[in-house]
Amino acid sequence: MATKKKIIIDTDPGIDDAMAIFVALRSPEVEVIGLTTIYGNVYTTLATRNALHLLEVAGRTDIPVAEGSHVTITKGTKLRIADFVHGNDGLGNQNFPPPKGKPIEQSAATFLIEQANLYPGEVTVVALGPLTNIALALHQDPTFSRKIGQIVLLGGAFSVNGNVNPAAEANIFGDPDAADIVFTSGADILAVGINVTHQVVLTDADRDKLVQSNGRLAQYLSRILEVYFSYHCEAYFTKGVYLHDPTAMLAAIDPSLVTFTEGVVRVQTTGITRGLTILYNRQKRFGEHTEWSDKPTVKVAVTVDAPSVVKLVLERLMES
Ligand SMILES: [Ca+2]
Repeated sequence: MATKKKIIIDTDPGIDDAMAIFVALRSPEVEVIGLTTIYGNVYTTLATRNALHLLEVAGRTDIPVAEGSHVTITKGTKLRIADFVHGNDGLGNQNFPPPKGKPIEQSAATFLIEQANLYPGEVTVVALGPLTNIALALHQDPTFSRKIGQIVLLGGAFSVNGNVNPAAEANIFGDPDAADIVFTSGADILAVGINVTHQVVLTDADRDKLVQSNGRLAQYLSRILEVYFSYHCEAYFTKGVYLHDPTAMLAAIDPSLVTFTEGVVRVQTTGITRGLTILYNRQKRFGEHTEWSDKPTVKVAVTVDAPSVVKLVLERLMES
């Protein structure tokens, strides 16, 4: 058998983060070698606590957790926290006991650099929150963009409305400056935006399958999903939830589940469209120099095999 793909999950758990982490832990194709934490759905301190808690739930306390940045790349402390989507605790308001484990001493950025150096070209970062830690790693070590294998990120709204406001998707909006650094870094990047993840819906009927499953992780998720379903019902008038983070995770695990285009992506960092992601699709050769000229390209997902993603998520979560 081919060697397993090594992945580090950069995460702000988060209900769909919890699903994505569990899917990864149940995927024989990959080996999760660490979790790094970031603000987004909750503040970073709570993200770390939740990451440790989720590993305890899954019985995988052997996996290290490195705490990430508490502020944006420009040291901004006014953060956008989406606790109204995931509950005050980020995990469906279940008042879980505090985890027994502790994060490692290293910061998320230092851990990312260390692992990229240990296994050059072999580590995939699956980034499920704002991109501050990745941008910090790129700042700390300019060779990180070459040493990291791939960065698969959940972020952006390519040619569709955002989910924070009509312009911006939440993870990019969380730290647009960091996102622009990452997109133009030259690393091998696959961006999975909400133009793709909005096609991947876990329905009420799918949730019933989780509820009825004897799987330990399925049972756990059945408890925390209620808050996420209520939010979607209110915000999108749907009886289902978008599988943002699990879709990005599965795109990293099995790239054949998505198709992508390639081009330069820049991120708007100011004004009313702060967080907007603009892909230059190369259908025109511009006469003038633009902010997209001479920048490295990235891959941007355009289609997804949604039924297969939902099926894989359910199968892997329902294993006992
Ligand atoms: Ca997330």
